Amino acid sequence: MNSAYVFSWCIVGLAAMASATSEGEAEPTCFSRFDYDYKMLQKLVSLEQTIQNLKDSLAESKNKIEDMSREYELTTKNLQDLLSQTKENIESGSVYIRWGRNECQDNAEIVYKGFTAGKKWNDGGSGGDTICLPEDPSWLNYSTINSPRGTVYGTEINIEEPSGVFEKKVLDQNLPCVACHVKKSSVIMIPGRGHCYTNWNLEYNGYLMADKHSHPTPHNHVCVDHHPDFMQGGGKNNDDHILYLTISKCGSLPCPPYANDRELACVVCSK
Ligand SMILES: [Ca+2]
Ligand SMILES: [Ca+2]
Repeated sequence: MNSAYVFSWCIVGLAAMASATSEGEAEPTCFSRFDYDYKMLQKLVSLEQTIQNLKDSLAESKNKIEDMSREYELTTKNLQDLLSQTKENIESGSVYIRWGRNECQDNAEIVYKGFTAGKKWNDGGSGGDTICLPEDPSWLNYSTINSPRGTVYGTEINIEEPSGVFEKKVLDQNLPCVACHVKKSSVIMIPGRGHCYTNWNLEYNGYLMADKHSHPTPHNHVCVDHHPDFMQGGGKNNDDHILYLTISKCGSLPCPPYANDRELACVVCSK
């Protein structure tokens, strides 16, 4: 092989790799075909290593981007949860009376515990509603002057036993009550259902109760918990403010879906 041939190989080969040579790097010098092959091989190995380094760097960058993406998604979700919770705490909240119980559910805060009370069953006047009087009353002015007043009595249940409705004897038992605060914007008591509708949360359920139909003056309906607590020592028959189960009557009320003489359920739901 003459020297002119080798030189031409060096010119052609090294010119092809010129673009892969970094600025300032010394150009290779060829002295033989072997020398040329050797330098080409070195260059290829160097290029292969460079490519591998680029691949490794790319893979590392990809992993970092994926980690950052996951971290961003997690941070975004945490912020959204915090915002939602803060909004819920600030903007929403409802209070309801849980009749017949002295504890709220876990999701609700006790505002106060009390005694269920109302007018005497045969009084023509006084308030017609059922109220939850706190266990710890506080007073403003009061007097002993004899002037006309309304009256309020404690409440007991009158149901012949066995009731076939409550799971324990309830006759003549005095009923507690509790005011519950729940972090929901809406609360509804639904008469005639023992279960909430879709997307509503159950607060409690029970039975719709009011005064006896033949009593001279009425009071309002309340939803008494299906598993009531009783006030200590309240089993005596006082017959003051009295709650009775209510039953549906067919006629103007369509049956079905209602049924004649069936005790109505009730439920308190929140959303
Ligand atoms: Ca009683
Ligand atoms: Ca009684």
